[in-house]
Amino acid sequence: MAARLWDFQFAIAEGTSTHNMPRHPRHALAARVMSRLEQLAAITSGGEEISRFFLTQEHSVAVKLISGWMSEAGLAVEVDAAGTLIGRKEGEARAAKTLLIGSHIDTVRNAERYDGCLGVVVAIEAMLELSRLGKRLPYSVEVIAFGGEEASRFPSMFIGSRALSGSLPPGVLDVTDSEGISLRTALRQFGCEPSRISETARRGTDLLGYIEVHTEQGPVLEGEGVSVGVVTMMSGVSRFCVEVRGKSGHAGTVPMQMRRDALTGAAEMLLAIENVGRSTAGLLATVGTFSIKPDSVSAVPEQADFGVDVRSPVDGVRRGGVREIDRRLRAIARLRRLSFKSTETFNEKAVACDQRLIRQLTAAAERIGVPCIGLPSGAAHDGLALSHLCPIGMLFVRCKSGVSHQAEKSVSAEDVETAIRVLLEFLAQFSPNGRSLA
Ligand code: HGY
Ligand code: MN
Ligand code: MN
Repeated sequence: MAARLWDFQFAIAEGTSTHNMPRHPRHALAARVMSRLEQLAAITSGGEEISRFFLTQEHSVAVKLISGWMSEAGLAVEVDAAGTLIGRKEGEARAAKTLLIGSHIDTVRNAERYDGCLGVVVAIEAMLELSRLGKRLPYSVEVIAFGGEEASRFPSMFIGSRALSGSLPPGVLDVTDSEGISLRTALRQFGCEPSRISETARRGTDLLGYIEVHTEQGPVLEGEGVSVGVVTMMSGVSRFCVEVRGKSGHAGTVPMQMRRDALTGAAEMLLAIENVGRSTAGLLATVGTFSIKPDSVSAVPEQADFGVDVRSPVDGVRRGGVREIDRRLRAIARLRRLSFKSTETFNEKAVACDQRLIRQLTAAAERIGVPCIGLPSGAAHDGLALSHLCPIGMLFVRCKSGVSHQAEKSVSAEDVETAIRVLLEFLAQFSPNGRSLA
């Protein structure tokens, strides 16, 4: 067996390791992670609920809090021009390349505390533990807290990670939030210089890969009775905003036959989208946002806007689904004499996780006696954007009942402890070429 970077092996849960190791108090590392997740959950614009959107006051407060934790873990902290918080630890070797470990710290509306933040806080905990043990890795590490992963403020997602990977589309700085504030203005208000956003792009040749720990957001690990899983691939995603326009009028005066009601037209469109999703194997089609104008009970609606999300593990299925949805929506608009505009806001292909990272994450779990399975991700993660830059790998952590993007989601301290220890073991043995560094 390869020599370890340190003669220390992790005692998980009840202490299943077999080597000469100090025993850890149960969930010692997870206890701090859980408490930090609670502190982050309190940073919200939504009262009891967690709503922490990109480039807001709440995002700024979270960045400050996490910066302190990064510094305590021995990381040199900076915020890049896309509002991404980065904590760097230099490697022992000269001109060492860098492994990125991260996730996001913005949330959907009324979110749960684990989505994104778990991966950031777990990565900091692993770096803190290495520092506590006085262990220096031969390669450099950057712990990354992305913003703008969710499309909850701007109709565009993965803003921080696409900036880092150099794959932000032209014109993205002009997208606006619901109050008409552009991404350019919001970046400035946050203290970032938008004209420098392209400078945040990294060179793949400097990087060893990107690792993310994230809750599964689905029921598979729970069903299999395992704490963690290694992600094999991520589904591709297309998103677009639809604007349907008709003519408003008084609910009591405009005869039914003369109406051009944007809402009833949009309602028919929503059912068509669901129908395409239902009738196509491997396709998921969802409308998750919807608004109307003038939004008055006594007015025929003039305008309906909604956001469509189409996913599949197979790119051809997703593209075909998007084409079919577009065809059906235009036909409905024509029949109802409505104007129709569709704007693409996101389009990423499905990606496979890197085989070497999959093998090494799985081997790390095996070495410390943690049962672990491989599974695909139907949800999208920053790794999708980072895959343009470097090899990506992900570790999923079990959650209760597969609930996600809702406040009742829960992840146990036991599983979090397991994830931290798998990450530590992975870092200790990580070899970019698939062989042991030690
Ligand atoms: O939409 C997603 O899959 C992720 O939660 N941002
Ligand atoms: Mn999410
Ligand atoms: Mn997430």
